[in-house]
Amino acid sequence: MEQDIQKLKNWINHSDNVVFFGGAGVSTESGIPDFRSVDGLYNQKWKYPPETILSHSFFERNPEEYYRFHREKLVIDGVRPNPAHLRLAELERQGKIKAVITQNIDGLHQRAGSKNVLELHGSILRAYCSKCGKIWPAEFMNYSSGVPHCDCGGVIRPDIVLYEEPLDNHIMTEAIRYIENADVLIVGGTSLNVYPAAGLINYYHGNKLALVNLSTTPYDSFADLVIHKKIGEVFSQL
Ligand code: CNA
Repeated sequence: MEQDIQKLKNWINHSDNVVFFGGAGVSTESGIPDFRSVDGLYNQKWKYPPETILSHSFFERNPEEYYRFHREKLVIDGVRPNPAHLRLAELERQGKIKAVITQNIDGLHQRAGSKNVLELHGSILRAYCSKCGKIWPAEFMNYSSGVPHCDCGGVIRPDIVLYEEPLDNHIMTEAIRYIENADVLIVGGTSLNVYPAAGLINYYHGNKLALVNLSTTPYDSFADLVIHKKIGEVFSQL
């Protein structure tokens, strides 16, 4: 085993207070494209940039186009947790991982068996009416055609945080608490470009910060260990 992975393994072996903070790169090995890699959604041709389509004002103005993108790019059939999701769940069962904090909206950590998952940006596996708040099955939203409507006439929307919308205060506070108290913080599969989520890393005060990401991030020089490899491959060795 390579030295850097061995080092991370030792940190985990000697700790029962590991926190994981991840992003879209955790799910690329499951077949879900991220935003900023070369084959990510930002480099595919759409009439509007994904950041625009995934914004609150665009959703209000143009829900048809939003749902076309949502069903074509966010809802991907047949995806399954990969070794990174599975190993994280196992480490939680072993009492090592205290929380998985994720920017992902795909629900794969829970499907892998993780229990304490803080979804900073919500989940496309939940839906509710933007007018009356009634909860709807996500399948109805994800697999119907056109704009899904509630009995009250309101537009049904995914329970995700769109650009221009604030993050859930309670989830953010919990995430900060876990990170502040963590012994080991593993940050993986995130470009650390999307705020305020990326700023969470600043709450860590320990000396075992590991970054596992294919490309470099603005935080590489702050980390105690940087591994530029595929996260699924790294976690299958931990
Ligand atoms: P991002 O900005 O697209 O960055 C992803 C990072 O992951 C990049 O730096 C890649 O180099 C890296 N990466 C890609 N594949 C791997 C891999 N196999 N192993 C290690 N690193 C890898 O995504 P962020 O999460 O940083 O940005 C936050 C956005 C993306 C959030 O709002 C998410 O909701 C959103 N998003 C989520 C999903 C999902 O739920 N699966 C998919 C696409 C985008």
